[in-house]
Amino acid sequence: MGKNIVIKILGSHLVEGNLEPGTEIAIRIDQTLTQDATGTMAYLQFEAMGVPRVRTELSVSYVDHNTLQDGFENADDHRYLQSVAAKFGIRYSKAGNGICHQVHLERFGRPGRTLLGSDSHTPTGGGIGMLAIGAGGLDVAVAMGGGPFYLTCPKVVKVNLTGRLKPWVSAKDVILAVLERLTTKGNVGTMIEYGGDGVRTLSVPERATITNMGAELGVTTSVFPSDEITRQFLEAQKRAEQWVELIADADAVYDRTIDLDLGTLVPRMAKPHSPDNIATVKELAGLKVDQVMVGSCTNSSYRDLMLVAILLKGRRVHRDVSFGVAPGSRQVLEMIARNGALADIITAGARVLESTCGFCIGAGQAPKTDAVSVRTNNRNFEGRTGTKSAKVYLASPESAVAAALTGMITDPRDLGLPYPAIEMPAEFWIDDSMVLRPADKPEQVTIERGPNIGAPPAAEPLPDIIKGVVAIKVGDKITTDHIMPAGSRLKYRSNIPRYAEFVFEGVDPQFSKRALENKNAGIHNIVVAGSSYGQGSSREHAAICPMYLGIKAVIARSFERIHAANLINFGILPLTFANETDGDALGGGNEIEITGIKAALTAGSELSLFDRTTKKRIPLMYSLSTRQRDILLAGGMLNYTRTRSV
Ligand code: MIC
Ligand code: SF4
Repeated sequence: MGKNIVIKILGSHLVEGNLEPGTEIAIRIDQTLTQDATGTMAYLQFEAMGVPRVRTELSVSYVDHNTLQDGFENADDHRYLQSVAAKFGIRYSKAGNGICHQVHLERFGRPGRTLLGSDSHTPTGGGIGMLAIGAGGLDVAVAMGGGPFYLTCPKVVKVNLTGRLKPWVSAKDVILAVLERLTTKGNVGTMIEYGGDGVRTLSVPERATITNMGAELGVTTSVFPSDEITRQFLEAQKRAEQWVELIADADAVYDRTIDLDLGTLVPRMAKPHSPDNIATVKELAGLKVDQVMVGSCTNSSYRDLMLVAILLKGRRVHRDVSFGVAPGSRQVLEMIARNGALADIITAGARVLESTCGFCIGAGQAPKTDAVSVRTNNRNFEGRTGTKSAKVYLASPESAVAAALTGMITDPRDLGLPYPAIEMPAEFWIDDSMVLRPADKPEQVTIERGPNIGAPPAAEPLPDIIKGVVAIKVGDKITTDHIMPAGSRLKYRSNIPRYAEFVFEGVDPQFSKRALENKNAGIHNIVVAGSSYGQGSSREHAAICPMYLGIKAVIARSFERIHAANLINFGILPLTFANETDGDALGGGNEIEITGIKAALTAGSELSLFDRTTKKRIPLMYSLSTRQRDILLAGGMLNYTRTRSV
């Protein structure tokens, strides 16, 4: 039986288990990446493991999420990360060098390798043929220490691309079309493999736009073949020797195949407030736009920025539009600066922003009240921009420029302009001087801990009886942005007690105070939720801070993969209702009791909850491997790894 690409890479990295979908496997990790917002915790945890030097082939620490430095906190974090990298053998990409996923694709990603990153958009690396997976910082810390990464052996869905994109339709429209079909729900435990003749019509950065937003589907990762296009990209990055061919066998089997004819696609946008709320741009045309932002790890490559520059050349941004452009990396910025395209962007009236995540994570550029903001990034969750009433439409660079020029949503095909053909450069501008190499004499490096750097909080042992209250009840599709807001709160990422004050801030501002009061009174807190709980980011703070507030269990209809793993790592029980409707009567404030937890987890047997308020017993389920149950019983991952050698 022929092998697909996913199975080939998993097979060559398998260290535990069998490649049977649905079962737990462990794979060896070749490369890791972290970013500043998740990195400080990841490295504090790495330090706590006592491993003297990373054991991966390559580990890179990026500073890209929060570079606003409004106060000492950010700068403290950056300096801590720099000194840790120097000491433990990690490369350090300084603030200004670019967004982790874009830079990693350009300078480090290798076909056939595995990459684990403490950021949910790590699958961007799938564009270059690597198996790139997002995880919580603690899982990445373990991988840096040489430990394997555990995951559910996936089902593999093939997206069979045929034909060629028409002018004004681009990679973003491809992934929006996939999101329209597969939605953000129900794809946990799946990987997507792109194949078919259409693949060779897409450049590596275009492929990366598509794999990047696989995160929004909730799949574990997405991967493209490594072919001649990949080789040319690597050659242009002066890394030709790192190319290997990676294609599926002719008779490879898949759990499901979806056909997508690129030639039939039209420009699309994701409407507020979910990336799978898709409409064609034509349907939305005419809506007045207040802000347009181009950038983020989804659409900020040389190709994207050149397209923007050519369309803007000799034209002016609409007077009522605030238009921002953030190139994805210093390489992109430097290339458009040297070839004059940047000047065209500036002359047109754009605000040129640093090569960072910035606006995408709500670190700056919050739009005005009730604004319509058209953005090229990947998430449009309510409030993520920093303005709760803003409405974000996710779009391709083509559709974004059309909105910036006309002041309203406009199908770019109606601009009446010639479509710019962007050639991939034969050689990219290469200067890695902002990626610092680790110290030759690590023993001489002192780790710099400013006052913003706290100790990672230890998980408390799992109680045998959870006795307390439903501290909050929430609905479906609760994202990690709801649980643990980023934006202006990002600077508290290294200070758990302070950051915990903002848990569920946008949902119930009193939550944190109430939960802490319960905890201090010895009352356990639980969260009751709907389906797809924990969608979105990999931020483990959405588990650490609730842990700090005394949350012992989350009972939901279903969980997203990374968040469920983070809950387990921090000793919070992820439970589901045996009967879908059982959660309905379990209201906020109800008093509950779950008993016999340790014995049940040890035996893998059933648990139930007694609702003392309604006097009803509710059967509960969990989908946990033996290893995960052991982690919970040990009181979280750090306690668990301490009892074993990594
Ligand atoms: C995001 O896009 O939400 C982030 C910010 O990149 C997160 C990581 C974080 O919260 O630090 C992610 O996607 O994992
Ligand atoms: Fe950064 Fe946005 Fe990409 Fe997250 S999604 S890594 S915040 S650019």
